[in-house]
Amino acid sequence: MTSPRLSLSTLDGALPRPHVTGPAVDPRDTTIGLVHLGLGAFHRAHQAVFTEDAAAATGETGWGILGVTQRSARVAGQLAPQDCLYGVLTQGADASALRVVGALRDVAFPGSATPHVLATIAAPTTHVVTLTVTEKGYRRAPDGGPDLADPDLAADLAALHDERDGAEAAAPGRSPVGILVRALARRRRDDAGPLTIASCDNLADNGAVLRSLVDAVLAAAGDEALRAWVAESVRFPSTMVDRIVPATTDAHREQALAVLGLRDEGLVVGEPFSQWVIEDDFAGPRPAWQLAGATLTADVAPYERAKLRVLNASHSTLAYLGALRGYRTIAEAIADPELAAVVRELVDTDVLPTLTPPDGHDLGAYRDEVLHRFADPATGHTCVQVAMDGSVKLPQRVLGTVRDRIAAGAVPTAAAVTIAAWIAYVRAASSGGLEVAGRAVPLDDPMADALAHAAAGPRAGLVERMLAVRAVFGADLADDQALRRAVEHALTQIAPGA
Ligand code: CS2
Repeated sequence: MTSPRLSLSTLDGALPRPHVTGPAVDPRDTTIGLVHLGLGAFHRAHQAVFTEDAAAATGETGWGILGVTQRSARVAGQLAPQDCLYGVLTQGADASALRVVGALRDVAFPGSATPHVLATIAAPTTHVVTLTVTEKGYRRAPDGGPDLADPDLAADLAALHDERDGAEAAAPGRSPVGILVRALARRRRDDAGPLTIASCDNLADNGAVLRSLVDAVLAAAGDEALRAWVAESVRFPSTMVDRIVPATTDAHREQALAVLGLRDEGLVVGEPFSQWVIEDDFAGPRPAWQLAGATLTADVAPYERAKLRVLNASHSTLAYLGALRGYRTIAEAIADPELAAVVRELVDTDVLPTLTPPDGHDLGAYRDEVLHRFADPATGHTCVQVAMDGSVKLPQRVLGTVRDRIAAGAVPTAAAVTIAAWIAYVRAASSGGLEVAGRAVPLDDPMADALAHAAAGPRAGLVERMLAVRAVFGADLADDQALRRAVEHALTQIAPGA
């Protein structure tokens, strides 16, 4: 007999149960006040939990979330039959527990529900939009501005034009920034008041980046009135988010079923650690996230930089080197003493000298804590998951460090190892020569074709061809001879025969 599925009606009968908590708010009494773009596992395990805890702490009922998926309707299809309820399975060496979250109150797939998404962002009861759309979701051109040649962004700009006199949205929203500008146009027309839009992606200065993308898109659209309204009425705080959220597996779903007694197709998994640092710059009301453990601060930059350069850079380094050695998970990779030494060297030699500790923080302790988190085998985060999208991750995680070290007169030999590891990974994956746990690993990257082209061919000149990919390295790094030599040297060590 198959077990009943999680929903409002089945949950009442299933609780209480040992090791299960939540929902911390009553989903039936919760109305939408926040829209989230990018309803992946990360949002469900992170901001949605903070938002629910904040609402529980104040008793406010207006902070339910409309979650908007990106390219597919899959997640909406998993959650809608469950009244948007889902569990977060916390997995750690010292803890395993299931929490049912009720803050998500609605889900939408833009392919079929764009009018609903735009209307909800434009509603006067909506005060905050958050985003986790991944690095590539921002559709940036190599110069950092919007890629106006991107067909999805272009389609949204055409729709913005068609909707300018208040015509109902007909074309499906196709890009996060495109959906935002269309919704902002409607919000202004409806005089629904100011709005805060908070990027929660792993991008340096994510708030400022998003603000300038929206501004540049509106300039390109020639909509000066909307541009002026956005400058006046919309805030784009930067945030730093941190929680390791591996992909959910069937084994996790079985485990959750045993704990909850209900099937949960929307289950997500997270490590015990969770952190959110938010720039305190809001246009209107916001959930009391500080009561849920988030840090509200005037300046997120030192946190963001430390997290990207220590955690994410180490993560990527372990992912590339680990996959090349056939390790399945990050925990297996860091258990290899040689790889552990490589990431320590990266952080100590090249990263820490570029950082200013956030107030009261010890960056050495931070490094140790991060590496300890990676080592937890219960997390089960795979190398291949972290390794994807290197062309858009590397610039955020490693190349800032590289540039700062070069500016300080140093040759970033340790950071060069990360670049070399990525090159070796790209070459192996794009040629069909990479196998992890008995399976061939293809190259999963928005620039896969261009990278495969640069990585193919003779070993001589490989580094030069890869560093010449301007969208990743810019002109400055492509032409840096000392960096090229350091990457060449590292690559020879990593993949002597490649
Ligand atoms: C990881 C991140 O997949 C990746 O690239 O480095 O998702 C990482 O797990 C999170 O940033 C941790 O907060």
